[in-house]
Amino acid sequence: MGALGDRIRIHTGDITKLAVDAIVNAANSSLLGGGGVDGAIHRAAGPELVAECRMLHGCKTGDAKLTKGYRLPARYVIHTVGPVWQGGGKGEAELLASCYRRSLEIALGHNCRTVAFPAISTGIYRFPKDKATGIAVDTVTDFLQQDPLLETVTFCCFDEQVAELYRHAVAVLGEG
Ligand code: AR6
Repeated sequence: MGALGDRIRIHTGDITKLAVDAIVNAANSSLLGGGGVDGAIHRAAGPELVAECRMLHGCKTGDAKLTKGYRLPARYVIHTVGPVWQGGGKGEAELLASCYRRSLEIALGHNCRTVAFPAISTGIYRFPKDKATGIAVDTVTDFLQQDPLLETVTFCCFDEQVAELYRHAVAVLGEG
C-alpha cells in the first residue's frame, strides 16, 4: 500500500476512456440512462448496458449497483444515485458521502483495485462544486485509510475548474 497521496489521482478528461477496474456513473434512480456523464457512459458502453440496468429495478439515492462495462475499457460500471441539491437542509451531504462509500464497498466486493469517480451531483443535480469535492475527498480518504486492498481512486473531472477544487480539497487534507 502506497502513501495516501499516491493513491488519490485527479484526472481531467472523459471518464469513459479510463481503463480502471470500475468507473462510477452519476445515474438517476431509474438506472435507465439520462444526460451528462450517464449519457456518455451508456453511449460508450453500448446497448447491452441498459439491458442489464433494466434487470436491476432502479436504485435509491445514496446507494449504488454494479453492472459489467461492456464496450468500455473499464471492467465494471457502478451506478450510484446522487442527491438533487435542494439548499443543503435535506440530508444532501450525507447522501452524497453515502454514494462514495457504497460505490467503494461494492467495488471491493468485486475485487476492484482501481476505481474512478465523476463529480457526482455537480452537474444536472446542482450540488455546489466546492462542497461536493470536499465531501468526495474526505469520504474516499477515510475509505482508503481503512482498506489497503483498494489501490487507487481517480477523481475524473470534465473541466479544469473542478480539478482545481479537488486539488484544493486534497491539499487541505494534508494540513489537517
Ligand atoms: N466524464 C467525466 N465527467 C463528466 C462527463 C464525462 N464524460 N460528462 C459530464 N461529466 P451530471 P449529476 C461531469 O450532470 O449532477 C443525468 O441525466 C459534469 O461536468 O452528469 O449527478 C442522470 O441520469 C459534472 O461535473 O450528473 C441524472 O438524471 C459531473 O460529471 C442526472 O444527470 C456530474 O454531472 C445526475 O446529475
